[in-house]
Amino acid sequence: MSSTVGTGTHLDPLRLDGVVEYPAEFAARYREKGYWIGQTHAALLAEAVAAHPDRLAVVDPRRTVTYARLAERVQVVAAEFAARGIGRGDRVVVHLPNTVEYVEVVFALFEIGALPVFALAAHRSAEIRQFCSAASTSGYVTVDTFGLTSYAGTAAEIAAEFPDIATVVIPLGDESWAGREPLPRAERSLPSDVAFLQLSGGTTGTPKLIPRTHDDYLYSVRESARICGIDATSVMLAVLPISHNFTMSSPGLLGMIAVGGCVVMAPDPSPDTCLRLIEAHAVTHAALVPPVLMAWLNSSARAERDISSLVAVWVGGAKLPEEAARRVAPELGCMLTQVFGMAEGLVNYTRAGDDDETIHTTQGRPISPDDEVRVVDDAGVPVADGVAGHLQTRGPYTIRGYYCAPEHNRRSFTADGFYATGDIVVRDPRGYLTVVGRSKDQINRGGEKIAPAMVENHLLAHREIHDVSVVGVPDDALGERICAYVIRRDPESGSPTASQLRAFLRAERRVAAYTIPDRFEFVTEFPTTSVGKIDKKSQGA
Ligand code: AMP
Ligand code: DBH
Repeated sequence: MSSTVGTGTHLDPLRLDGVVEYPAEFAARYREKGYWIGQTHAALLAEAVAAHPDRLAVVDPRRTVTYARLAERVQVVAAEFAARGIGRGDRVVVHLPNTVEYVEVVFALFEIGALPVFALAAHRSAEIRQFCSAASTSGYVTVDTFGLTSYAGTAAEIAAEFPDIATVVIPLGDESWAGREPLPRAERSLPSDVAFLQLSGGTTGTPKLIPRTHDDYLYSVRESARICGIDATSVMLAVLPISHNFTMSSPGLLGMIAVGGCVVMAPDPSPDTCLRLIEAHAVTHAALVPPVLMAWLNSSARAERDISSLVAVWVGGAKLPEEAARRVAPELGCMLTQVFGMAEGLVNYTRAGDDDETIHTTQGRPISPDDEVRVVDDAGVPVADGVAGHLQTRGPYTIRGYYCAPEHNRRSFTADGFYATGDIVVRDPRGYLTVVGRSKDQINRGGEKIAPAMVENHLLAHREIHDVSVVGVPDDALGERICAYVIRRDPESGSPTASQLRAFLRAERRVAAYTIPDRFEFVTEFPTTSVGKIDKKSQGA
């Protein structure tokens, strides 16, 4: 852990082992073209505070802060973290629900030059433990309880297992550490530094962390804000988990801060909660995954609420069926923007001026003229427009490698630095992409990404399981659900049962609920391909 918080006068670039940097000639080009403007996240907030001190910044059911108040609170929380020994370059797992506190904590970490590691509120000790190890963290921040969910058990487990990390449990509702002397504002990061570690949905048994620099990320944020047409009068409802890359940056919380807009935190994504909040706060924008959009479209609460303030919904994270896309304008009375993005970088949007066909059937085109998109066949040879192939991409806000994962990087990145996304897409001659499939071993459960290997590892820890194969199966509501094919050690025994396995994963393995299989199938052997590998495609069919 760093012992001091720097003053910002003489900062050397942050040296973080395990980060693959942009090659110098690319970095120079991205600066020259004005994409990387030399802004940090702390500076982004400071600029918003200077321009819009009295505008509302963040609202949740307990607290409301203006930009000026948010900035004051950030310095208090930053002082608290500094007092706990956290400083520049330290990694801190942020495990918070959609609250004002989340914004205070994240910007406090930016203020001291520490790196948030963005866990999802749904994660439990199984995932948190992995992030703490993978990022060699110095701190872990969570809340005591939120709604019906207690985080205290997870905090206790993490504190016991990692005695050297600072575990900070925030009681929600009051302003924490109100008596503390605020840390004086200063720049404690460089724009070229890694700002945080974001999570990838992953395809392996260990989590992949995504190092994003201030410069690259904020370029994507500012352009997202411009493309989506938000300004200081915009009000975004944060429906999905706030730490998800989509809610954070496309254009998300950070985009709203970039323009001086307001973010209203939804405590849950249900239509009852969200439609009420839209009416109450005259919400103009919301980022949604397809199943949440469907729930809103099909909700009877719509008739009881005035949602005429809505200007647009941004929908992404999973493929939006065309029939649902067509319902947005007539039924919600607002525009649809499709968003196809990834925490690794590349984000595509449909544009406000696009024709209906484009908005309903494509996932948009890239943010930047310097987003290089390559669509290739299985042998890596580029295919013609209109032909499905593997999407590879390189550009001014796409990483060159995962954090501390050299071996995995050799598979996920090409020799010339393109990220192999694992998505199968069709590109049209204008550069619009349509997602038609996936080649990576990942389940997309309504926008929540699950690595089958992770679930398989947890199930294999059960004494009565001989072998297991986890696959995605098609589902009308969620796109896919999780199915586990289980070979029992004793096929005659009838044990373990599906409900025993669910309890095992939840109570003993302590995994996030969204990773628990929706369905268990007990089999005596797996379907295999001709080469003897488990045939995940035929299982999922
Ligand atoms: P991650 O890498 O974990 O951030 O997840 C990003 C992945 O989510 C992409 O590579 C796609 O597989 C999927 N995804 C995101 N947005 C869309 C979308 N609009 N349509 C289809 N798939 C999407
Ligand atoms: O699914 C995603 O990861 C995603 C979707 C839309 C994303 O990271 C984004 C926009 O930035």
